[in-house]
Amino acid sequence: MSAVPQERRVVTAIPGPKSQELQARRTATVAGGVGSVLPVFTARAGGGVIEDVDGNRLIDFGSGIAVTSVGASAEAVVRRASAQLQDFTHTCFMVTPYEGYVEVCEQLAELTPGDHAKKSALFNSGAEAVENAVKIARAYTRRQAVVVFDHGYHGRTNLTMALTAKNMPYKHGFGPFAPEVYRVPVAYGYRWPTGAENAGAEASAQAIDMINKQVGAENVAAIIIEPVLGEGGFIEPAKGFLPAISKFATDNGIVFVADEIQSGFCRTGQWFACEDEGVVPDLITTAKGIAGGLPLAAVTGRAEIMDAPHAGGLGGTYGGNPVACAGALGAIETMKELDLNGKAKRIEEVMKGRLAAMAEKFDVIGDIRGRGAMIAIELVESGTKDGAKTPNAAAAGALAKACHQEGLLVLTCGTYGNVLRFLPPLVIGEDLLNEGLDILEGAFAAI
Ligand code: PLZ
Repeated sequence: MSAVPQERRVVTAIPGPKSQELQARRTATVAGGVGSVLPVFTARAGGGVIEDVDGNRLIDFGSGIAVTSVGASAEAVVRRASAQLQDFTHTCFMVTPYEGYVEVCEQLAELTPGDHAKKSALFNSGAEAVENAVKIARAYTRRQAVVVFDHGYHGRTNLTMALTAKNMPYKHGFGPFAPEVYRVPVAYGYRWPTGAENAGAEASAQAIDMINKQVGAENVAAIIIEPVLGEGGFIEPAKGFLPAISKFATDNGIVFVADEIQSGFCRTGQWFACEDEGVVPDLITTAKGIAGGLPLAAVTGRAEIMDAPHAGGLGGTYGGNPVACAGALGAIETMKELDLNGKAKRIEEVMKGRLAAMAEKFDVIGDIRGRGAMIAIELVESGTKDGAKTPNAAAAGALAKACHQEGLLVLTCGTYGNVLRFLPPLVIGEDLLNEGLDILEGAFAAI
């Protein structure tokens, strides 16, 4: 566990003077297109705390966007990655292989849903994993079309920009995008016109009808969905939706891909979010939480699908880097040892209880949703709880800013920019969790 004291401490303005100095240097040399949620420069981080260069300690409700589930300096991650650094940093798995890569693939076969034979390939980023899932599905099916969903997010590379729903900031001005990508509705319960209780059945019927009519099921290589949609607003597809889409894929020889890059590895209180409705994907993409902060991503799935591309057809210089693999083995060990699925469930219980009480008082909270330590509130114009549900992005921004000033790091998301999301490290102490929620409650009162 990290040496960073697990206590919030605000000793300067946020950002403080040293951060502001670094920010000026950054502005001079770092490309303007690369943003930061909160320009406090990090000195060290671990557990549930980020310490900045001015000595402030922030409570972390972001985990570097759902990455540091085991903390940003987990003992097993640091120990194993450090040992690997001493031995060798790189050989390239495509040149001379090493055991760590194989061990990570063994763990993925064990932990992902389904008891069929599984294989994996390792990459560097989530987007790269999604791109490779498409390559593999196309090679296996010899079809081209890819179906994705409203509010979906899959990355910023050219193909994954095409798969991602939202224009600003991800796609604007960056086209043309890859062809043969088709978008269909998702069961967004809170905003489904005939009500959440109908969303699962109606949205799946509409999606399937669109695929049949506009694409032709026999042309579809892959259907890709996040079992809990992340950047799009922490949308849990209404019950029945995922099983219906998964069954449609199976019935039509389409590769069903669960993008668990944000929702996977204990984040929702299960190893993978698709387990919640017993869905067994053909392929599953993982990244973020898998390696405790080191860059690693994977595609895992049915052996016969994974083996479809020709030898040498998959790869990349750094994919499955040995230090990242060592980090992943440390992170997975930590998840098992500390029962981080149990911890995530406890975080949900605490958060949802507190958020429900806040919703009684502050009617800008239109919806509370998510699972485990992937929880969000959707903000709407005051007084529209049962009415217009007009998205209130200004409230999300103002709340985030107020929290940051008090030393609580929170992130926003959502197609309409009106969702405040909470992604604490799963190892966060319950005192810090509650203190973070106190700050949030204070922020509501303040705005
Ligand atoms: N699939 C489901 O959540 C990354 C994006 C942050 P990379 N989400 C955070 C940003 O603004 O760039 C993500 C995801 C899902 C794919 C990705 C892409 O993963 O590792 O960022 O490429």
